[in-house]
Amino acid sequence: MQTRERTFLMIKPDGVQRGLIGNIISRMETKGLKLVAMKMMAVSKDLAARHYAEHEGKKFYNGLLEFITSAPVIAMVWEGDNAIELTRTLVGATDPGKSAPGTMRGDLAVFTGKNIVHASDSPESARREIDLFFDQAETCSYEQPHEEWLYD
Ligand code: IDP
Ligand code: MG
Repeated sequence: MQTRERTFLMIKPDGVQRGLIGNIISRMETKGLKLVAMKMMAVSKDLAARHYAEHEGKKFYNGLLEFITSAPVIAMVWEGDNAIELTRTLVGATDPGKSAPGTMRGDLAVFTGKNIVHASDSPESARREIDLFFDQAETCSYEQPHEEWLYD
């Protein structure tokens, strides 16, 4: 069964600094997902801590906060059927050394600490992360001409 979902995707500072914004967005667009919100922004220490709260206390936590606040990110919301799981598949495994070729991390990254993108891992985290980064008025709804034959 298909379920129309929204997911949060963020290009991390390394993806922005390496000029991979277009590459990453292009993969999402050509797959057939719909961009419904996007902004470039600096992540504050407070926002970083809230976003990565589940990792507090882990050995990489401080470095992760340092990194995510070190340069701008691109925060996005993408919509589509099974968008949350589908986006995780396109992103690839957390460790780019183990991500399959063809995935964003498999094709574009080397280190776990610099793995270019973040994507929500469940409907609960998608809702939480979208609300954390976007006001409701910042997300859009619109039709795509090909939507019906893409998803039916
Ligand atoms: P995910 O991004 O694939 O969901 P998580 O386990 O949620 O992976 O970890 C969040 C982020 O923390 C990772 O994307 C990565 O940047 C960083 N991270 C996770 N584990 C490690 C590690 O062992 N060393 C360094 N950074 C890590
Ligand atoms: Mg995660």
